[in-house]
This record gives sequence, structure tokens and C-alpha cells, in this order.
Amino acid sequence: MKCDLTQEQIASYRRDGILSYKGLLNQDEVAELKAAVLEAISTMGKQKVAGDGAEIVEGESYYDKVFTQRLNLWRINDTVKKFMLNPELGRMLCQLSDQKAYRVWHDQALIKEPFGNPTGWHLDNPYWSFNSHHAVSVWIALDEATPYNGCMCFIPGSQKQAKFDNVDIGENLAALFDIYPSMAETDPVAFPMKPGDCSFHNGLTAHGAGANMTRTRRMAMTCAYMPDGSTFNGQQNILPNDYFKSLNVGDVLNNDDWNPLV
Ligand SMILES: O=C(O)CCC(=O)C(=O)O
Ligand SMILES: [Fe+2]
Repeated sequence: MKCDLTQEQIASYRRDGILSYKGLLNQDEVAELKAAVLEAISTMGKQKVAGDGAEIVEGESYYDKVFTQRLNLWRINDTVKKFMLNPELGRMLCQLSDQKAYRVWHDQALIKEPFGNPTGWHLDNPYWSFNSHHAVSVWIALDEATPYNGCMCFIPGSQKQAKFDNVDIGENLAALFDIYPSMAETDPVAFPMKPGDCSFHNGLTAHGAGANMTRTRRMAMTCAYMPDGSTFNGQQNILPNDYFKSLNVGDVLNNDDWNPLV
């Protein structure tokens, strides 16, 4: 994994809430991670969350046709864990967002299948069980991602306009802009990627992706990270039900089994 950042990259991430980063993984690493992700997914059937998380089952909804989504693969696959919990990657997150340490919130394989639906504009952090202005996600291309198969698109600077209100990823691509009309005044940027390239985005940066208009999959491995010290906001997301019920609003989310330091 290539994990070095220039001052320019750090400054542009802090300004725009996004960073396009080429060559995080070399081609051997892409092959290794891709095989591990496919193997982990193959053991899960229609269950979306691996390793004793919340029970969420894939169905036939519009959302289920946005991408094949499988979460927390790091809990069942040591290769995925090695990549997603790489301390060098953790160091990059700290540099990008000026934090002391990060914990894994969840990873996700996101496979936009052939002719898959677009990913409506949304924010990530409001889906999660903590609120932070410093959550960071990495989105790693395991196949080439292009404007034809649904590469990621972002609205630079939108993290500065966002609150914690959000929309579901539904059929109305633009529903987010009913809540945040000012975000629609900035031109989105598309991040085409070769396998092994990645993006970083703030948990409050508006993003989405187009439809997959091709006959082949667009496969990505992503991971969301929360700053160490983040506290429970009362919202369920993918925590196991017993753990979720044991939490009170304001509790620090520092369970090393569920949210390990990276
Ligand atoms: O892969 C996609 O289409 C969307 C990804 C996304 O929303 C995310 O990584 O937060
Ligand atoms: Fe997202």
C-alpha cells in the first residue's frame, strides 16, 4: 500500500472534503484484496452484515439494485482486515483530518452490477451511530471505474454546508438538494479510477454515482472510519442488537472488538 500524502493533498482534502489518490494499491494488492472480498462475500448469501452484526437481508428493492452491498468483511476475512486496518492507512486518515486516531466504523464491498441503478446523492455520516465532522471514508476501485459504469461523483466543499439531516438512497437522485439547495450550486466532480486508485471523502461530503450502463461489474472496497472518542448518538446502523441496546446516548464508541483502532 502506498500511503504518503503531500501538503497540497492534505490542504485540498481539508478544503474540498474529498481527495483523489492514485495507486493506493499496486496490481498484486488489487488481485489479493479482490479475491479476498469475493471469497468473503461468497460465504454470506443474502446477509448484508458479516460477523454477527445487525440482521439485514438483501431483497429486490430499488436500493438492492443500486449495488450489491456487503458490510464488515474485515470481521470474517484476515486479508480484508490486513488492508482495511493497515496502520499506514490509519496514519493517512489522521493527517487528512488532523485527528489523533481513527477506529473502523464499517467496511463495505459495493459492487454496482451490470445495468445497476445510480447511487442517489447522499451524505454518509447521518446513517451512522455517531456524529462527527471528521469521519473519513476510503473508496478503493477494484475494477476500473468510469462515468459509464458509475464512478464516484462528489460536490467539493459540501461538507461545510452539511448538517446531520440526510435522505435515503432512493429513486429520486436529487432528493438531497431539497434539504441542502445550496449544494446544487457547485459543479460535481467525477473521480474515474483505475484498479488500485482510491478516493477519500469526509462523512458529510455529498456524493453519489451514476448508473452502470455496461455489461460488467464495477467493484469497490470501501471503509468508513470514525475519530477515536466519537460518542453514540442513539441511532442503529449495523451494530449487533445486544451491543446497541447496552449503549446510552453519549457513550464513547470504543469497543475494540467492533470498532478497532486502525
Ligand atoms: O459505490 C457507490 O456507488 C457509492 C459509494 C458510497 O456512497 C460510499 O462509499 O459512501
Ligand atoms: Fe456514501
